Amino acid sequence: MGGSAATMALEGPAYGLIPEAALAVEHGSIAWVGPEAELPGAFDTWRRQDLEGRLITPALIDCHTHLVFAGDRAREFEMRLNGATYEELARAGGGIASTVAATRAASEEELIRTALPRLDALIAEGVSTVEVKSGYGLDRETELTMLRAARRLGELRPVTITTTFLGAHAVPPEYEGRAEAYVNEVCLATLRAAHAEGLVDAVDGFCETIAFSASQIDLVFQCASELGLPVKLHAEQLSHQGGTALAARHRAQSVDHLEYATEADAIAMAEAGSVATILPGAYYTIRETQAPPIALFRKHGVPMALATDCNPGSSPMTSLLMAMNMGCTLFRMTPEEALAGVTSHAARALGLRDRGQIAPGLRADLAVWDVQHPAELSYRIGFNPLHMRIFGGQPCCN
Ligand code: DI6
Ligand code: FE
Repeated sequence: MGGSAATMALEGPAYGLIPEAALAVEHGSIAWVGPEAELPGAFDTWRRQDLEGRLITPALIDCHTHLVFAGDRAREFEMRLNGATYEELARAGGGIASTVAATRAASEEELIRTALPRLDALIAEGVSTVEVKSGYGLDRETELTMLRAARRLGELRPVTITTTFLGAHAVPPEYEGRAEAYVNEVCLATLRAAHAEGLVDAVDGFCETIAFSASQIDLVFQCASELGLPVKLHAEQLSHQGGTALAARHRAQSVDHLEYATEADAIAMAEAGSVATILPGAYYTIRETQAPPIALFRKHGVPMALATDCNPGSSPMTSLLMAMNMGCTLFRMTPEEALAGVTSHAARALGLRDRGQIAPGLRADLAVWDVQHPAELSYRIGFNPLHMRIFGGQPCCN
């Protein structure tokens, strides 16, 4: 193959790196990977492609996005620069509520049309799996429309889209001050309807003073459990509300943000097998100063994923390479942790066992980079060294 492979295998050298690697792909899956010198003779007659010294990695996975929404919040960005805080903007009816109004007014086609450029930006950086959340509808019809739009994105582009129901993202204006009534009267019924239509791969919520309490999220998680759906949670982003402990009790796939998480939270996550999804784009955008407790996650063996959290308010970011750089520079993650965070650990955060590493039997979702060493992917700022992306064994151009 004439290049090196960062397989992200858990055991062995850093990055699971194989310096002079060969890789065999058949029927969309990886058939063999190892040192080129050990390539079995059976592959001698196979069509070959020389990577000319490049690096091959698993294709990247963005495991936390709000990619589907209408409008933008550039004006809010400007207000924040004039001194308003994120919480003040949310309380003043800006924030999530303004995106909800724009999203309710948009058609499914419009949501797809505006999401595609964001998806294309991710794809251009070697991303082949993207999680997309609802949560800007907050009524039955719009939540379903958002999830249908998300599913359609996966038909329009060569990527896997996983959908997450985030009905408990914010309290809509018509339920102001009545969060629990919103959960009971709208959110749970919408979740059941979305699930009946096959639109839900996982269930999420936002546990925060400006959103839902842990006991309100518990109602949503109980419904998810009845339906047999996995859960994840936005927790301890702006303050400590106990969402992580709740999510761990429900064996969450992931707990996300976590700036205010404690050591007890890290231990609970380790015991539950939950991934910590680190979202430096939101930390950076809202100018948070408390960093998530990376050292505690490391100490207790909590796997860390990294994602863009692409959303119009707190993280208008469509670069997973930038998220890797921020994870390293802002949070002192290592470049190896950053790459695992957008490959193997991101797959785990989505409950996907068929991708995220280069190993026999896994999907041949791969990225080929014009770099010598995997640390370069985290090191450079605003530079995209992608040479080629491969989705299910097929080289893709966009
Ligand atoms: N936490 C966030 O950072 C985003 N959602 C959430 O639960 C913010 C979404 C927005 O401001 O539109
Ligand atoms: Fe988010």
